[in-house]
Amino acid sequence: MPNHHIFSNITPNLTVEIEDNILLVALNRPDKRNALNDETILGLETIFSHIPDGVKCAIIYGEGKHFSAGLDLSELKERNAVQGLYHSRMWHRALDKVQFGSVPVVAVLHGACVGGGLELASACHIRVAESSTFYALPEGQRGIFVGGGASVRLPKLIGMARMTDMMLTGRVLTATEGVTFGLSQYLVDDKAGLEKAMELAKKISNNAGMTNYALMHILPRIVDAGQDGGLMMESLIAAIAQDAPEAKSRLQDFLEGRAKKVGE
Ligand code: 1HE
Repeated sequence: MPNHHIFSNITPNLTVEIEDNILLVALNRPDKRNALNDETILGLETIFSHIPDGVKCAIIYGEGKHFSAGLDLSELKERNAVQGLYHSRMWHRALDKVQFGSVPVVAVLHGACVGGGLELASACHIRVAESSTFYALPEGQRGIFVGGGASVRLPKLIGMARMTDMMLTGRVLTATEGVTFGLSQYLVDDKAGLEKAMELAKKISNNAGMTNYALMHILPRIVDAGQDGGLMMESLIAAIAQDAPEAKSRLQDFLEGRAKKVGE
């Protein structure tokens, strides 16, 4: 697929490119530290609702010195309760499109990954953090609560106690703490995040489609289900995945010595 600009008219706050079969989405509002206003969140919803055919994986990263300073606080002050509810639900809708879209998403983090920026990162499937990354939930200090899905997604990554601590005390986590706590899966040097994400995206792109589908759409439901329903869902998706022609040919390749061994 040629490298070209798409979705160019959605919002200047986001740039989108395709390289090989990987969609690269940049938060591009560095003057405001990639603060996420409504236009940007709606832009993400549009992009992740219309992933072009042939794209196998997406990467989200931030231009400038920070991944994202979170919610655009300048848009917050005039909302009443009803508008606040709809606003939070809009974030939920958009970030659900990121999590439950058609392709796995790798986030590349650097600098501030705070508030709504951390909520966006949490909706992605893999997080690569550069060593400049720091994490916080300033909502506690701003007198508000998270509204972009953090209370559901973050405890699954780091546990309820760590999220509670971050909000009660304003604790800022370093990139190293982030990887230890489970916020990111990879820690890399500054400026090395995008290259690492591309390497991961290429691996993801080579998986059987049904494997990626199961990881994105079935595994989270199994995790949310009770043991009994979870095990049944596992059996059903295992049965479907192994029946796909791609699975059969991959198994044949292994049995006949053509496939890579683990770790190769
Ligand atoms: C912003 C925002 C923003 C910066 N909304 N405009 N998030 C926060 O509480 C984080 C607030 N931001 C910060 O703590 C700092 O900006 C950073 C640590 C992220 C970066 O610091 P720095 O020194 O690089 O930048 P700066 O000088 O603070 O900011 C540069 C500009 O960006 C400045 O605007 P300017 O017109 O004066 O140049 C800032 O006002 C602007 N800016 N962050 C709006 N967040 C779905 S609910 C989610 C709820 C939340 O996310 S609450 C957490 C919000």
